[in-house]
Amino acid sequence: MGYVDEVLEQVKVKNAAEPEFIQAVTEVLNSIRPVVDANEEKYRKEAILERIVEPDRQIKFRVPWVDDKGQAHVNIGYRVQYNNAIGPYKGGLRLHPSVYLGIIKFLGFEQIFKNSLTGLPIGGGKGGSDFDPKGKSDREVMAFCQSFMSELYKYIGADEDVPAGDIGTGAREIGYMFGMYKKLNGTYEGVLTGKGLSYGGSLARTEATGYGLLYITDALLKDHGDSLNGKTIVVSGAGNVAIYAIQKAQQLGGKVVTCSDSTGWIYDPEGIDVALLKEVKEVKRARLTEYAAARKSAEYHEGKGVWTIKCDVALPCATQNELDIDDAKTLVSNGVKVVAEGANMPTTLEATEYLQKNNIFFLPGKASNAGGVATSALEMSQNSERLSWTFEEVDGKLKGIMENIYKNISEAAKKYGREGDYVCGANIAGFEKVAEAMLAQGIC
Ligand code: NDP
Ligand code: 2IT
Repeated sequence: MGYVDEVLEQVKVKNAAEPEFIQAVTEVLNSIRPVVDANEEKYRKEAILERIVEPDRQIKFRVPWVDDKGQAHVNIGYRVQYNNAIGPYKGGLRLHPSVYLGIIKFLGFEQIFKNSLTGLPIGGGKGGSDFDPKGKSDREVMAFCQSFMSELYKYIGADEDVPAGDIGTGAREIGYMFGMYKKLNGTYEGVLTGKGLSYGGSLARTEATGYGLLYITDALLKDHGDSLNGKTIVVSGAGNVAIYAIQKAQQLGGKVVTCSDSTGWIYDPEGIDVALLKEVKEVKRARLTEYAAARKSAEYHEGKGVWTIKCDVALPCATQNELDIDDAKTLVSNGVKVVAEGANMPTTLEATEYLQKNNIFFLPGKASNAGGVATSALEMSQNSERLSWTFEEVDGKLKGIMENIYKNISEAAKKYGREGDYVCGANIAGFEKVAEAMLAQGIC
């Protein structure tokens, strides 16, 4: 058995109850085979693959908090510090009832390669909790965040591990967590990113993941003699990534006709009204039914359905495995040209393979959603030099980083005879830098 297959087999046996983690490792290891085959002896001797699939450490803790009626609750908190070969651990905190160790491990593992692709000095990590912020008052969210940080603060720091937002964690939650860290640790440091602008946040971080997704999609289309202008685009999700993806897609001349949340989806043939969507989701924290109620051209449908709408470009921006093989078949038969992932691992392995076999341009999340964490790293730079850059400066750097990622993943795929396979290109380009740093630093 080859080295990749041996390690994959061990991962499957050791983590049998964590399907999302196995899925992420399977995708990465299968696609880096050309590099591993070319370096097999060296990598085997140094156990590079065994070391990269095993987190440096996994922290799991109890998070007790009290609701507005005086009732105590207990949630589970996690931080997985995966790999710090190229920089301090960096990655978001997910607050969602579906969170368990396997979700945090898959996200942390992906983050290693994503962060490497940004070209910035950040290692991979992820955390979160099974706490559900939906329907909670601000006070209840604060109580949870303070309790969460009263344990997490022991393990993080500006040069050690720098968490940020993810599903369910936005500016409000980061603010409560930052306040508690500062109080407990007694330092004012860039320990979290995605902070408010009045206390060390970076301009353009809020927009960065969605904007970055469109910058790289635009770079891909331009490389193939096309552009976003006049394209019909379907987006899933209605959160941070989706909202700013829709906004930038419209600025670049595309027409976005859908969005969704966990209960239903909107079809708006006249194009999504971003100002209204922001009001419903960011201000009122309401359901998409309120969007439909306020807009004549919009239809609301219960359940899942955005992939049934005919489009040129599909941007999954909600959650893992939201685009399956049946969705991929529908998209292909409707003439889709590009699928670019805004979420982490939104496309199943089977669906990815089907899209690639049908010559659809497919950009994997670790490349196409890297703009968020890249801008977090720019926030860290600004915090270190105690300065803040203008929106144009940060946005310009973000665009340059996304164009560079596109170039690097294209070239890596070509170098190993897999031209146009951006999954392969992203995993190889991300892996090579981390492996080189691990080899240089010895077995530790
Ligand atoms: P938000 O919490 O802001 O929004 C998430 C959106 O996805 C909401 O519309 C939510 O609906 C929907 N959603 C979440 N879970 C499910 C589910 N199980 N089924 C259906 N819909 C669901 O999160 P973000 O926009 O920040 O994150 C979206 C994705 O992008 C995630 O995969 C995240 O890991 C990834 N990502 C985020 C980055 C960031 O900077 N924020 C950076 C890179 C990747 P509802 O409101 O009903 O729950
Ligand atoms: O998945 C991701 O890259 C994020 N949630 C953002 C992480 C970060 O540190 O900004």
